[in-house]
Amino acid sequence: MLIRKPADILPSEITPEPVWRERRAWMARAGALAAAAGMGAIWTPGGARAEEAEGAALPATSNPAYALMDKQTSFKDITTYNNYYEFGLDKSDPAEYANKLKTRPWTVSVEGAAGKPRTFGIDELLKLAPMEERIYRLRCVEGWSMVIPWVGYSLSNLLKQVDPTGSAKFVEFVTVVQREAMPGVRAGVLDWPYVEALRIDEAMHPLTMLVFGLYGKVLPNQNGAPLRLAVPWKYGFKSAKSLVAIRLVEKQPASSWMKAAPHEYGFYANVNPGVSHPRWSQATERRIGDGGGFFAPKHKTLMFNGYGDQVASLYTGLDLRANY
Ligand SMILES: Nc1nc2c(c(=O)[nH]1)N[C@H]1C(S)=C(S)[C@@H](COP(=O)(O)O)O[C@H]1N2
Ligand SMILES: [Mo]
Repeated sequence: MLIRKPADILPSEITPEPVWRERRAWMARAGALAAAAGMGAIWTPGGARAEEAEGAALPATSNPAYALMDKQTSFKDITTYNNYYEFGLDKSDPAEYANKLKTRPWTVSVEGAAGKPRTFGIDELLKLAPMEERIYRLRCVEGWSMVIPWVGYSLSNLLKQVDPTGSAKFVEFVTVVQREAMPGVRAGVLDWPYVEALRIDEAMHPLTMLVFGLYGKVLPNQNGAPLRLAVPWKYGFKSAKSLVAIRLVEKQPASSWMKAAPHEYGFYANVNPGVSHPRWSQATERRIGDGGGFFAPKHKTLMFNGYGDQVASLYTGLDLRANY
């Protein structure tokens, strides 16, 4: 997203040089180690996994109220074409490096303007509410989209546990930093930790989902294990991965992207085909998996990513051009 051109340009042309340098050095180290161990291509930088959860079944009941009829993106595409800048800027970097992420032990602190702020363990969060499968469209600000069967439940289930007070006007989401495991963090790029935020009514909206899995399995690390957000009517960058803290606050927080490029990424980030990114149109999108690469048929981007019936009323009276 710091990139200066649309997503269809080769990553090597848009990736800041320090990230490439770090990536090359890392691959050289990994290659040398693999050769030394005689393990060749099957060697993984994470070595023995810290936990077995990834890939395990995560049963859920399909929620027909949230099932898009679009063709679902393949598991392979969803898990190999990712944005998780802590692991690098290439779409393939998260799948390559995120196996080093340690997802146990894991806690999420829900703090700030709340009557009963506290810390939740991941096992408690997995049992907090019934797991639902919801098929959501994810629209990246870069101009591509996917259709993903997420597993999780409405974030409101968790927020209600801590009794937000009247001064909780916004909710800030803080994501994990594991410097040793994250080449993108060591390279700079963004102001870490990756932080996102929603207005309290957006956060409490039933569509806003706390996600623990996809395609009926525990989330792969590259998709934001052990838990992430899915806010389907907003550009993908709002859906922060690997959450460690959720803060109820009075003032509108600045997200990492707002700090990095305030003229390009606003607080609201509602999908809006009528408001172009300063460097490209948002009128259409490329559906990952359609084939054809650059020449794939374009899909029309829908206002609020197609969720207008559910969410448009949240923005009555708000100028969505000024509040992009
Ligand atoms: N912590 C963190 N969360 C993140 C990002 C990131 O770089 N770091 N990228 C965002 C962006 S730009 C998008 S489009 C989605 C991509 O989610 P996916 O890789 O599961 O499709 O994650 C979002 N959440
Ligand atoms: Mo994105």
